[in-house]
Amino acid sequence: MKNMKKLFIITIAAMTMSFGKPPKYETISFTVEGTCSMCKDRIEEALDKRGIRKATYNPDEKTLTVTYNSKKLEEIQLHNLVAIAGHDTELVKASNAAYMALPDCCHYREGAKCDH
Ligand SMILES: [Cu+2]
Repeated sequence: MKNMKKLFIITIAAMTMSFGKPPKYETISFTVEGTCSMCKDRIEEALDKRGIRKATYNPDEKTLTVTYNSKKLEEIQLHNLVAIAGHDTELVKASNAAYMALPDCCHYREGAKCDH
């Protein structure tokens, strides 16, 4: 009977520990303005940060897919990182200064299209 109790406690303890351990990765997609593969590199590089496992931008669909640790980062922080790099997201608009720092061919607000 005593052993049963011990086993029970150990089981509960093991379960509790495993809950706290693995980082909780979540994958989300949202709209980001951009035009080309240069934009893709820039956006993905902006998200090359701790707590972000993977970031993939699709310039044709204007969709960014991010896998991140939702315990460490808030969704809005992902938008901010992209906006700081000069790209508007569906929640955060890039500052004019950040936008103007982009190469001319990447000026998506003017409908720029480039081939690279
Ligand atoms: Cu571009």
